[in-house]
Amino acid sequence: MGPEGMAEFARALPKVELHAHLNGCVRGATLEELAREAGGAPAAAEVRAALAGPRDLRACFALFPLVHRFATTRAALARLVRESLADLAADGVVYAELRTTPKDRPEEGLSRRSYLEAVLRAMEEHNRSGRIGGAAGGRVHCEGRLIVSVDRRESADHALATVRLAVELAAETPLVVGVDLSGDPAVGEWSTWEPALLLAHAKGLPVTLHFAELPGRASEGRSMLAFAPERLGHAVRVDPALESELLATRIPVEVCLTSNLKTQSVATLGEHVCARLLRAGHPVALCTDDSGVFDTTLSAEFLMAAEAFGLSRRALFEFSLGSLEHAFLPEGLKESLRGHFLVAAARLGVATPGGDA
Ligand code: 6MZ
Repeated sequence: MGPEGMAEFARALPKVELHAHLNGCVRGATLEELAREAGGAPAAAEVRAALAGPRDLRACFALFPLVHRFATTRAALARLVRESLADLAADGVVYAELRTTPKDRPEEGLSRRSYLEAVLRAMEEHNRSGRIGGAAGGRVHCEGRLIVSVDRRESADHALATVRLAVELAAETPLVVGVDLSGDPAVGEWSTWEPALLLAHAKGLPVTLHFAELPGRASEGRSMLAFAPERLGHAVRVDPALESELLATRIPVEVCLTSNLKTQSVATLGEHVCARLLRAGHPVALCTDDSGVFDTTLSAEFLMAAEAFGLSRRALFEFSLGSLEHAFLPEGLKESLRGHFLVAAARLGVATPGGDA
């Protein structure tokens, strides 16, 4: 099949997004509008210039504070959630775990708790507009869930408070499904956040860790593997020894191809760890990371993977269905989504494992 046919297939394929930072998903036009509302033409111009600039890791971590400056209000957060889930649905994503770092912004009347509550309220409203695993009139519904992020800049106490907040909110709503460790990978020490992440596990919340985003951090990587998180993000700068240890764990990896190329974490997809993980049959979920910041979509990631790793339509379908197994969802809801995938397999003309569609 030609590249256009494969692009169309990747869009039509039901997909599951497991690694998407809320503020990184912001549409460029929305950020510019929010900046203009807050600071007029100069602020809008500052955003335009930053969005046109480079995307190496340093530049990314300079861009996020700019997003936070304009998008950390109750109204903007609700808009980010609505637009992210709408964009994901338009791209054929049926389930998404958005993650975000709770922020205090007293001048906007936002505490870390009310920040997360604003996100959850918008997500709940969006989820009410459809049904998990359902499609109304050919329109895809993207069901949202929330992962609460601990930022690597947080102190041990701050990280504990973040996890306690996640635990409290998870008791109030099934929309909170897990905890993430993210933030500038050059900052901080694993031992600082480990007690907080242990608390998440003790309280039954699954954990995903940003892992091996920088080279030369094998000892941190080893501690992270020993912690036994439910998922890992990136794993893009593993050295050969750490890579074999990772393979032995079978911990699913959230792979973000465009992000890794744009941040210059890897020069070509041929050298990307994803190629080796797939060859080894290691569980992988393709993800976007920051769709706004890196100007990508999940279907674009699937198309890239198909081209770089020589995947057939059937392999792409199984890849996508496989991601669902790693979602932080109860089995019953996974089963509803599997049903949706099976219906789609017949429509897309791909044979499914054990089926003859
Ligand atoms: C590590 C990242 C990231 O939480 O404000 N974030 N952390 N590596 C990455 N790879 C490029 N991309 C995003 O979303 C933005 C925050 O997500 C984390 C950073 O902490 C960033 O500030 P929220 O919604």
